[in-house]
Amino acid sequence: MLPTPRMLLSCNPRTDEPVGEVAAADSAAVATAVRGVRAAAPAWAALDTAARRRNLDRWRRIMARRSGELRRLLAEEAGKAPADALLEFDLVLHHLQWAAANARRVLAPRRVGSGSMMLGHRSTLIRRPYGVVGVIGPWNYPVYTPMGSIAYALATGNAVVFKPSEYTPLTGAWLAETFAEAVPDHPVLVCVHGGGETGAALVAAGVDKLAFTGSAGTGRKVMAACAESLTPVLMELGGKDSAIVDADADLEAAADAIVWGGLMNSGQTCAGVERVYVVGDVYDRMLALIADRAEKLTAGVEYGAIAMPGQIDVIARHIDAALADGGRAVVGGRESVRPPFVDPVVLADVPETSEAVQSETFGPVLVVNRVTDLQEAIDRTNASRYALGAAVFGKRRARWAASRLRGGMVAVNGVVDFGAVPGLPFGGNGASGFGRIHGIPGLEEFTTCTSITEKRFRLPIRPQRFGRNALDLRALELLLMRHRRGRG
Ligand code: TXE
Repeated sequence: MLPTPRMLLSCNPRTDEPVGEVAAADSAAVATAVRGVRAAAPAWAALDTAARRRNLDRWRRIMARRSGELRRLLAEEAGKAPADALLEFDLVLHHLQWAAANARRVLAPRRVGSGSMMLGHRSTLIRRPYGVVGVIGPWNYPVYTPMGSIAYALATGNAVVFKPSEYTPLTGAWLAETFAEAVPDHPVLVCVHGGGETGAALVAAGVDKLAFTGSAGTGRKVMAACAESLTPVLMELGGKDSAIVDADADLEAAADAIVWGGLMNSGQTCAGVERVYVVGDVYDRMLALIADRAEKLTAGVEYGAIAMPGQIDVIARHIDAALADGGRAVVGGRESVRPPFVDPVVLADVPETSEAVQSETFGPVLVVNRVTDLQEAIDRTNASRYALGAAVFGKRRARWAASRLRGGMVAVNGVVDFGAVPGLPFGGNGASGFGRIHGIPGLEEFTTCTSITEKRFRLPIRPQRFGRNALDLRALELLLMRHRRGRG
């Protein structure tokens, strides 16, 4: 008799009511899943990009047709407001379409100039899928974030084993189920469920690449485990993104964008706004505009619940720290924390050393601080160990400021807009991780490259051989002289 699988219960964070359950995967089940997709991977990789695109387009159509199910799951399992669920799903389909349509640009062999030393050779770069990609996902955007890896990995011909967050397993299962419906001949996307131990089992199961989204702490553990087998990793970690407001910004528009950027999805957005730096002259007016907009919003109405119960303690701790360190609450405060909801909180004049400024809060909390000029805003933004995204509001110098920021993405006169442009890579630097999802770099991320040189004709000069003659050495001397003169 087969042992009864351990079940993983998914609960609604708003009500704590069960939404459903899935079988949890132990390390044997994870290994079986990896073996299964590995067996199916070659046939998927052997399809040309047009055929893979047709399959992925069919998946997209089926997902769009069954969208009501996913939106309900996002609301029930991740506690999302309906509008946030709809936005997330639209973004996912947008990225899937782009990845499927553009994979051929990355996979097509690329001719490279051979250079003066290798005249007579044809040089070509070819890219191939890794094979099996493990994707470990978070709960805050349980479809959008992992699909940044899943869609791009599948489009480039990989098979994928996906471990969704233990808080959003049904959403992950839905993705695998709709894929199986759309692409029954190629079982190259499967889901394994469970918590950290299942994620660790996936890392150890011999995948060819691992894409991780989550906290920096867990990212470190995943990377250490991957080091054992030299498995390449992609790390999408947290952020402490700032919005910078220059004196010539359209303040009303900036306030609208910042409040949305900080509070949407209950502030549980890796590239959401957590810090705001406003240039002195317009600080008071900007703070008033932000406060005015934030205090009109209510958790549970315009945005949803905090999906992970433990996060509520982090949010409360950061509010306490900001106030204890000398900051002031302009909207809300500790009383805004009413689990599973957190109403908007706007804090002002919080010292930069405070935990509320240094660490990722991941809640609907904005810290609004005054700076003397744009340079100080840039310096403070860049002083964070995180460097994911940022926003700059202004006219004359906004683009200049954007180019001085250390993060991987900047929105000028908007927030998180880069995440909706499939052609732009998404990812961070420093403690926010490395590697990129989305865009051409996001497709390349799931391929490995091989460089090929092919001799087309034999030159009289052949310095790469034993028994070189005077002519060969003369040719090398001439090349050296060209470098002395600064030529190539
Ligand atoms: O993330 P974890 P959590 C940040 C945010 C949040 C914090 C904690 O600050 O407060 O992370 O969230 C799996 N080997 N972000 O607890 O623990 C785990 O099961 C392999 C930012 O959800 O990092 C889940 O599937 N896998 C981020 C995934 O890792 C392991 C989004 C993430 O879990 C594992 C989410 C292990 N040893 C949280 N341990 C963003 N960039 O958006 C856990 N996991």
